Amino acid sequence: MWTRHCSLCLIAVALLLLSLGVNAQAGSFYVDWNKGSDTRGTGSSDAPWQTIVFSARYLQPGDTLWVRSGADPYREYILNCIPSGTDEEHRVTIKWDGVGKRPVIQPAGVQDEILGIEDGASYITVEGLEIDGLDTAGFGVGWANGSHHLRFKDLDVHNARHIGFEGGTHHNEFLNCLSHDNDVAGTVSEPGGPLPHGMYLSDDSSVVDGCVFYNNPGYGIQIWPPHDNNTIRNCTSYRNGGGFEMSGVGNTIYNCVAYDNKGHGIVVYGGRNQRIYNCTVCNNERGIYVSGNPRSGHNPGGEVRNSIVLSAKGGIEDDGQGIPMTNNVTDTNAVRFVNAADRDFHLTGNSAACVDGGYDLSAIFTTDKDGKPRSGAFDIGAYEYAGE
Ligand SMILES: [Ca+2]
Repeated sequence: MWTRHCSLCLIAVALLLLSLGVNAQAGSFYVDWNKGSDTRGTGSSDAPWQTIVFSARYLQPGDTLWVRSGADPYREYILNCIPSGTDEEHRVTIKWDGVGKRPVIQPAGVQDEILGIEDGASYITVEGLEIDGLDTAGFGVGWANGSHHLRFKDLDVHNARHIGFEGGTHHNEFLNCLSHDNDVAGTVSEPGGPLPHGMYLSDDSSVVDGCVFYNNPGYGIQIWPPHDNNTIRNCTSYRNGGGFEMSGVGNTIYNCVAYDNKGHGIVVYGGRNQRIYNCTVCNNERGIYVSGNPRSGHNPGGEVRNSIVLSAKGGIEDDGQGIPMTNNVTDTNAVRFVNAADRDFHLTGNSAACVDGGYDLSAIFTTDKDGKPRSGAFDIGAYEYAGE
């Protein structure tokens, strides 16, 4: 009896130590396509695993998998293999270790998407990776089926055969990402279906911040079908089929720049309470269009304020809905940019109508596209004037 009791104690102590040991090591694992091994590796810094898919199965809430780069890209799809974190403080993170060049995920063959997070997996961060579709994989990054609180940060997604980022859940973040040159072959055409956009967002309550979209046949970002309470801020969209489109209720775009797009710079399609603030919309085929739509609404409660809209055609059109559209500048002579030819749309001091000419939006945001404080009265456009 004594012996058995003692044995149980030892087991308990061993389990406790094991638990402490695991906790002490929790946080850092390593993967290296070029130098790692899924059969001989342990996930330590000295003995990294080789594939992200294999590594992911060992991650616990709070852990980080550090992704190393080398001569060859990661030839794998990362589909529904990343486990959930539990909350903001205990995310599961997969992240470039910051050494050398950005790791490239470049699988061969054809799949729907390269990085996919679905089936409820949540509180996951993926950061610092380049995702190259080689014009064969359908989507670069996808999320669906209830996965939420996903954070995609500093990703460079390109050459998807279809859409760069495509998904529909809620409370996700897209921070400082690039999505460009998708469907470069121009092979995708689905009549009535989504065009190859930089991002096709069917989320609610998500944030797109500091992202850049270019050379996509569709919009830089399209929120469709109508979805609600998303924020697009500090983003740039250029040389796409269109700049930004929002459909739904309570979506807001501010401090964004749209230029050289084939269609409109910004479109609001029906809905309610969709708002455009402090955007710079230049040299698109058309400017800002707030459409009335019998099916989805006429955007009552919407606003267009503090924006610079300089286009060959259109300016600001609102389909006669009469929503507040104030403090916007559509006169080329009223604006002097630092270097419009090189698409630097910062203001110079010779833009009297723009400097301190804005409507007070400090209840919603207080910085400009560069993160600088909006000083004095708001200026018009995405950038606060830098001079004295
Ligand atoms: Ca000001």
